[in-house]
Amino acid sequence: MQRKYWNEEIECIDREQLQKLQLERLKWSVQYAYDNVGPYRKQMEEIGVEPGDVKTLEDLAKLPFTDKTHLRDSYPHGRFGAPMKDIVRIHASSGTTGKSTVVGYTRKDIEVWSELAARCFVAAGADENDIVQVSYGYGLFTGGLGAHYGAEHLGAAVVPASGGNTKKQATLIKDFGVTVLACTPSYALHIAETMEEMGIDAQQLPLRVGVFGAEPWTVAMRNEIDRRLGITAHDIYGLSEVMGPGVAIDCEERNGLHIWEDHYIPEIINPETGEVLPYGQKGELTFTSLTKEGIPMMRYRTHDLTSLTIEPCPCGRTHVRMGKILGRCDDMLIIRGVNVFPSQVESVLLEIGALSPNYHLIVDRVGVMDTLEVQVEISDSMFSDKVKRLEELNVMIRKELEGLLGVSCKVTLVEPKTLPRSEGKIVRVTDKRKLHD
Ligand code: DLL
Repeated sequence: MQRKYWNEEIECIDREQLQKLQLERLKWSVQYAYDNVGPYRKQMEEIGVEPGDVKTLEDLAKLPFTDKTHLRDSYPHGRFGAPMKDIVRIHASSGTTGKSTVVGYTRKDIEVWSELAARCFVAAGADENDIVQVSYGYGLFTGGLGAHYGAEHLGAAVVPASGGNTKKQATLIKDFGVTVLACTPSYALHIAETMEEMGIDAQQLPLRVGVFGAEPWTVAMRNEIDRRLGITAHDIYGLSEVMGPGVAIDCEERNGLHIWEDHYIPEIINPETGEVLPYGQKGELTFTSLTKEGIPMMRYRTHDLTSLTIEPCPCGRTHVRMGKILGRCDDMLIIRGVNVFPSQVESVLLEIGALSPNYHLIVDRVGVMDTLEVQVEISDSMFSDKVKRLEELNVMIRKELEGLLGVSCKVTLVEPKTLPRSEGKIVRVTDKRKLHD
């Protein structure tokens, strides 16, 4: 019989008990960071708080935030809480600007990470009978090794494919009888497309589960991937500063991602003021680690936008759920004063059939006016259509987009398979305004 939970006792723990555990661990974690991370101690001293001030879970709000700049300022190891003799792994994320952020793990951190990633695979419907192909990049990026250790801890057979060489990925899936694919959603789509080109019928293969994350994607995109690969795709979330993949995942309900609260406390804050927002409200997600030793993280600002709910989930897990990530505060485009997320464009495009889920946004400034161009790939079937039909399609897309976004835009239909594909995290936006600044 299919395993339902990896660790039922903790995944379905009564919330009151969970909070008791969290408070105990929070006290430990704050004291640990204060004692072992000099720059964090300084931050606490500056605002006059001490570890002893944390008496309830609400007292978390008294603590200072940590941001990427703090990590960059103490590059590379200044925020490590454990001595190098106890660090067994280092990862780094490059980000788009400046120095990379570097994170370290003790042996215990790796064990926790493996446990949480294994919980995620099981929540997605995998177990020890599965063959899991990990097509996230292996290396400094946490995706490959994080998913690898989780799947191996679960007892599944891992195919460590890493990213790239997409034809080979497709062949491995077919020849090895892979049942679970783990990669970014944009790469899953690229693999699906490559399989179609190679004449491999994904519907006939044993492949049945996707564990996709590391970039924002919409429900419409999930449905498209489900259909093309004949699988049930799950959304796995994580970030290197907090751990890597496996901080949260959606269960069989696919209605929000359970965050493993026995190891992390999430908060939603107003990104402008830092004020903590109640359940249900959208804002910036922060995390406080409760057990981490390598690099403890206090109220880390992810810049990811979502909301939280503790409405009971029919799956039986009691851990809080976060909504799909809407985007990052820093990915939000402000076009003529209007906030635009690439994910909004994605959902509109995917609702209109006849389009491939490949698109790219180009933002520019002409004089003082911001301009938005949406490049959309048409599907093979539309390509041979009459010019008039394509013109009609163009007008229709533009109207739909303008209606939803509230800004005018230009739509450019491009030939099938001409926009760049990704083997990892896809870049959906070119903002040329930055060049003029
Ligand atoms: O992307 C870790 C990861 C690997 C997660 C594999 C899931 C699967 P970083 O490279 O540090 O770590 O990037 C973290 O990626 O703050 C989000 O903006 C974004 N992100 C990660 N997962 C999701 C997701 C990994 N499921 C940043 N949905 C995060 C939307 C995601 N965005």
